[in-house]
Amino acid sequence: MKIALTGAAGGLGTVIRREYLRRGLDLRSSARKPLEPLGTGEDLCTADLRDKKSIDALLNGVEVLIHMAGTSVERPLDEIIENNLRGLVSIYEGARRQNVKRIIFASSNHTIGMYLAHEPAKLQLDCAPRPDGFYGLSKVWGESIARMYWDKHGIESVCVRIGSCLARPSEFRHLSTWLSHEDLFRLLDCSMNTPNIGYQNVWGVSNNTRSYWDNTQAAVLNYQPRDNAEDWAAEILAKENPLDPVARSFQGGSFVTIDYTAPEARPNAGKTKA
Ligand code: 15L
Repeated sequence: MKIALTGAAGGLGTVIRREYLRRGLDLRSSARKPLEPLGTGEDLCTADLRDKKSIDALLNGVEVLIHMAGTSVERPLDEIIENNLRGLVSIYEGARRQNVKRIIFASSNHTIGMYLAHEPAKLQLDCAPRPDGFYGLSKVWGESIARMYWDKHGIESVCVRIGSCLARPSEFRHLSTWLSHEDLFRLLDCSMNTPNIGYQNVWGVSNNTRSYWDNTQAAVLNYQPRDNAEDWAAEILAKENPLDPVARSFQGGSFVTIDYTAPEARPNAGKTKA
């Protein structure tokens, strides 16, 4: 199976690229700027998401695309529109032209970042979106694009709402949001290999005791995470929580604090519910 990877120069892209090359998978890695080969004969591609030709070259002969490219943090709206809205449409249009069967889309927990850290129950995958900024909003758009291209054009997608994908959890919020690299690979394996997936969302989270999220509605993937951030709890709880009070209150953490209007400064101060 030929796999293409966008965003191969980014943090997670680099982790995926190294592992797939180690496994000997048939991978084509792409980034906006030329990548240094990690081995002889590596299939590399320089892709500008605004350029049809380079997208066609990237997706030619590809069965599954892992789409990690795009802006991955809160940024000015114009940048987000260019990279995450227009860029994603270019990718899906390229997938149509090149008959790509499935896209694994790096969505984010920031699609739902305005839910409280202390919600009474774990969030299900079909909860209403509550993005915590323009970045989160762009991932809601991304999931809707994925849905539309399945419904209208038959391109399958798995939208992975990634939590905090890190080698190790290091702060209090990660006890809920951590996704280990090993579990990321378990999740990518299921996302690539489960037949007839159509359109599917999944929380990209490890088996954390304090997880905010419940993957029951993604049971078809049979994703079985093995790591648990709780193994680092003693170390983490001994340190100060680096987040400010607003960031601590919401699932999106520090993204919520960016350009946040305090309740007392809101137009309907005293009348709104959380
Ligand atoms: C994300 O979506 C970001 O891309 C990443 O940098 C982290 O901030 C992560 O979410 C998180 O919420 O920890």
